[in-house]
Amino acid sequence: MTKPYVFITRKLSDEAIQPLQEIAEVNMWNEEEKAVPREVLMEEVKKADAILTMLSDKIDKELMDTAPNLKVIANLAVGFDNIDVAYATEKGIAVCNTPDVLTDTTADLTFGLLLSTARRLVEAAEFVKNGEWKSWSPLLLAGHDIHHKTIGIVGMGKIGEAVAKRATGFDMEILYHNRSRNHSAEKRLGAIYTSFDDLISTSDFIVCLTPLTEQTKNLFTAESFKKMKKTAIFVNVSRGPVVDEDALYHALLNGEIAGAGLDVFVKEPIESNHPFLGLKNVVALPHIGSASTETRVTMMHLCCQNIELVLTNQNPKTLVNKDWLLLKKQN
Ligand code: 8YV
Repeated sequence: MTKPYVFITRKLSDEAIQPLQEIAEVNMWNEEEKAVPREVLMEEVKKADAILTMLSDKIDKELMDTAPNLKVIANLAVGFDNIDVAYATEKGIAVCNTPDVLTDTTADLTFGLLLSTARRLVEAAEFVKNGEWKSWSPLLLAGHDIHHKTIGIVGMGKIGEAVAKRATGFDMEILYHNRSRNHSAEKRLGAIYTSFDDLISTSDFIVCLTPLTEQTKNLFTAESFKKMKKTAIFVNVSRGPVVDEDALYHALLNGEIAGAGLDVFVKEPIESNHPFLGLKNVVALPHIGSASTETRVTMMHLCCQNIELVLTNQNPKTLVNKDWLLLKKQN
């Protein structure tokens, strides 16, 4: 019997894919720095039983229609806005993601970004590196305090809760807004549910962790930034399109808010002449929320395991489209 064919759209560690190689023929796009070109992916899916993919690959109808054997799409991320999940379900393809294993790593980065922006850590490090530190003065690179301030978390899922937990260590008041109430965060962490407008107008730090959906696209508008405190710091670790970037840029430029820590952008990667990079009050990161070696390797393993489970007729560990299970039972 011929082995199933798996295509991996980025270079992963040999150790992570080794178990998969025992049950499948595995082909991997080998360039670490460059995303697989669409034409290559379109060709590869024609023969693929499974693909291990990531955010930079658009897994849409056109692609799935050229993939007659495709049974499983494993996304190396908790978010799956790059995949047309409804269409995958229609076609009987399982869609898997990597929740839980990246929660703490992403929360650590979120808090690090909040701290870096508030206390101007990147600017200060550059200042020293550039030999500009000639003397001490009382307000040299003075930033904003974090402790005892109010953090407003938009999107109180698992990562939101982990960020709230870190905020309790800084004695912060925690507000949150979410599609539904998170009773565990209220009970365990003292988080207070508020409307979106109350959250943005009363928080000192507004942290965006909501997934990108039709409902959350452009959630943060020019109006939203106008409602924020002039001293507010906006942190985005979810997805760029949740924010109207032009509006954010003007809010930062005109002093409507004090700063922004951004790990995600509408179009990634951003160019070196991106307007945000000309602003001193912005800390920009290259989408590294879950990027610790330990966590990325664990995510790779989870993706490979999910593929192996589906290809051996078992249920994957972390399935996005739960209807796939129902369809599988019916067939
Ligand atoms: C991914 C992320 O690792 O999990 C997500 O949704 O944004 C990151 O953790 C990154 O997008 C690579 O696909």
